[in-house]
Amino acid sequence: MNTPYEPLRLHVPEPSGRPGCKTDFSYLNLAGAGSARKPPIDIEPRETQDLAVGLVRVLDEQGHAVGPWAPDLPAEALIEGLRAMIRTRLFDTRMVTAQRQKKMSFYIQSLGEEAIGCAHALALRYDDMCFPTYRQQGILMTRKVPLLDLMCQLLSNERDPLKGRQLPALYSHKDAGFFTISGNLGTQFIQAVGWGMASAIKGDTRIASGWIGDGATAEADFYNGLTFAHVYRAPVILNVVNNQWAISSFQGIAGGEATTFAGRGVGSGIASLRVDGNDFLAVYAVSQWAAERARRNLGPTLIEWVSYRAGPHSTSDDPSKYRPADDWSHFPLGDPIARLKLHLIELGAWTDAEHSAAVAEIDAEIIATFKEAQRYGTLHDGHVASDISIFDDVYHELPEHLRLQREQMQALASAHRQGSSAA
Ligand SMILES: Cc1ncc(C[n+]2csc(CCOP(=O)(O)OP(=O)(O)O)c2C)c(N)n1
Ligand SMILES: [Mg+2]
Repeated sequence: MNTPYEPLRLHVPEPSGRPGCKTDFSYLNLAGAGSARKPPIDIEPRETQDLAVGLVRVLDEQGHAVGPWAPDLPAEALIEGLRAMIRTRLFDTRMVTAQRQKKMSFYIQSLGEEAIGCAHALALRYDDMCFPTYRQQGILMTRKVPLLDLMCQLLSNERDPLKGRQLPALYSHKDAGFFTISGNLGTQFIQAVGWGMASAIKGDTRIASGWIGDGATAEADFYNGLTFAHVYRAPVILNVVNNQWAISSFQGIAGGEATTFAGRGVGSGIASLRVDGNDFLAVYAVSQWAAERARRNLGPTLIEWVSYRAGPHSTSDDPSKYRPADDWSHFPLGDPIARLKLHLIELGAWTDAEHSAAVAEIDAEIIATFKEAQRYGTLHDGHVASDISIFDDVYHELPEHLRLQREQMQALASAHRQGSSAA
């Protein structure tokens, strides 16, 4: 049949770099530091369109803080933030090694993304509730959760606060406003919106902060969360960490090619901004702006943090199979730790020597604490939470049939102990 049309075909997005072929990062459409405007917090969501496709940045190439978003933070607070980022990175490095030594089964690092969790947590109140993914350990470091608790969880040992019930790195710290990390991507986003709604229904003043990765925004939960947050003006910050990758899928596959992830927020009636996630000052300033909106009942804010997943997805991944091995060193937004360090040196508040001393001191603390954590067991020696603990923490009052099972298990264990002592 004669037809003026070519056969139909689908478009399959491809990354601009592959192993052996350098990435063309011009797709990021970067803007200069200081070029984005800072609107009043009661801005209409539809008027944030330019901010959702632009890029909020504060730190320029020389380490100066420029433009309307430059926050008014004392140098001591910045040094505190820098130390939290250093602690996050060194902790990750040591734990990756421990996984390679088979002391733990699995680990996920946040290399290159440290500014996001650390500066965000600094801008929130300690009792605001975060619903993180597995890459926001920076929140725990900023909120000073004891490293020993984190390490024992990673080792799934007899002191593991979660008693071996969660995959390593899927922490839970209610007291530090850190909701249990879910392995099912996207769930924490709707839970954050629900928690924020509940806080408003109770007349509380605490807000919620929900987290999702670029890849997981392709899940329906992302859109469900946006709808509820918009309709009820829930007091929640909706964070999308666009680190360019979802394991081996680049962000174009999740829908980042012809629009931005922040752009989806505007389309859903939510004030939205795209921000340099490797710029500690920009992360702090925008998080504070969004928190203020939520706390004043002005509704949710969606923030796309542009960053780069510098390391493998997890200890089970080898990124040199699907992207240039040295990709991170060419990423135009750089290293968040190096950028804040440069800023502090420019301010005259920090020196190279102080930086090296901080690295050595924090690393020593991590090594000493990890020694202590291993005394409670590692994967090598089978010191895990006791079997009987499976009956704990689920029911307020244990149902009859489970009480019976627990008694049977206790009887078996004591018979076993007597048998082995008689032998
Ligand atoms: C619902 C669901 N689908 C798939 C997976 C498998 N999975 C685990 S991590 C991951 C990639 C997620 O990428 P992204 O959301 O960009 O977060 P990132 O790892 O980059 O921080 C996938 C597909 C999962 N855990 N849950
Ligand atoms: Mg990702």
